[in-house]
Amino acid sequence: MRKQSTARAPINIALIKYWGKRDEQLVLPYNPSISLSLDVFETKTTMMDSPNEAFTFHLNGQPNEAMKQKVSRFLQHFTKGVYPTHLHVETFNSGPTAAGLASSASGFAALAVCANHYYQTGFTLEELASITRLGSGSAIRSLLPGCVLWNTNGTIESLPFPFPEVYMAILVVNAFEKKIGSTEAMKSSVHTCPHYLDFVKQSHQDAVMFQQALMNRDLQAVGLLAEQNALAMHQVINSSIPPVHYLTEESYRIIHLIQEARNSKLFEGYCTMDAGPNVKVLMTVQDKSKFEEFAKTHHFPAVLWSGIDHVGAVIVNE
Ligand code: 2P0
Repeated sequence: MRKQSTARAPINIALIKYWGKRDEQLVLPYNPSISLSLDVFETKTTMMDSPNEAFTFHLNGQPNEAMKQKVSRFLQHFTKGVYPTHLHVETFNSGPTAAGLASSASGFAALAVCANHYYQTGFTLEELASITRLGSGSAIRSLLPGCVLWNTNGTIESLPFPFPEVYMAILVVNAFEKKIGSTEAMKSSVHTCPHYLDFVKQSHQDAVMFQQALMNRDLQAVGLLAEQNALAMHQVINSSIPPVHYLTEESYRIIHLIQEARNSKLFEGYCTMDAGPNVKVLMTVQDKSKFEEFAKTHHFPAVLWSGIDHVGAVIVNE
C-alpha cells in the first residue's frame, strides 16, 4: 500500500445511450453504448494514509455520508472485502455534481484508478473495467479517452474518432440535483416501459450504424444517430410507469430550435440529453460563433464549451 495516490478522470457523454441493465449484479447493459470523454469537467481523487483508524471521505471539501457508504463498499473490491481503515479520500468534481453531467462516471473511474495504484493491486484495464462499472455503469467509459464503446459483455474499447475539430456545447438548463436518480429510473424503464425491448433492438442497430458512420467520416450520420438515440431513450423514460420526465419545456424549446437551425442550414448541431434537463450539442469548431450568436438571440442558458479528452483516467502524482 502506498502513502498517497491521486488520479483524475474525465466526464463522458454517451452518443449511443446506456439505459438498462440485463444483469444488475455484474452491471451488464442490455445494449452497447458509445461515448465521448470530454475535457470540460473532471474528477480528481486522492487517497491518503490517515493516522486515525476511521475511514473518512470528503466530496468537494465536505464530509459526505451517503457517498461514503458507496465508496467504502467500492473500495472493498481492492481490499479483498475488508472495510477500509486508516484512510482518507478527498474527491473534487470540477463540474456540478449529479446534474446529468456525468459526475458519477468521472468519480468512479478516478476512484478505481486511484485505488488500483494506492493498494498496488495491479489490476489490468479489463479487470479494472469490471470493477469500475459496479460503482456506476457509465463510469466504465470514463476510463478511456476519446470515443469509447462499452460492449454488452462488459468490455470497453477505444474507437477511432475522425473529427478532431468536434466540440460539445453544454447548455445548463438546470444544475440542481435530479429528483430521480438514473439507477432507479432505468430499472423502472426495464420493468415497466411497454416498448423497452424495441429501444434495445434499435440501440444495437444504432451502435453498428454509428461505427459505420465513424469509418465513413460522416459527421452528419454520427450526429443524427446520436440525436435520434437520445430522443428514443427519453421516450422510453417518459413512458415508464410511473412516467419520469427529465426534459423540461425549456429543454424541448432548445432542441426544436437547434433542429430548425440545422434544417435551414444555419449551422450543423446535433442534440443529446441525459438523465437531466441539460442539452448538449455536438458541432464542429467552424459553427461555434454562429451557434453563440444563435444562443444569444434565443436566450439559451449560458454555454459551456468542451473539447474531447485525450487522457482518460490516469494517476497524476507520479
Ligand atoms: C449514459 N446515463 O449512457 C446514460 C444516458 C444517463 C443517460 O449511464 O445505475 O449513473 O450507476 O449504472 O451510469 C447514467 O447512469 O447508472 C447513464 P448506474 P449511471 O451515459
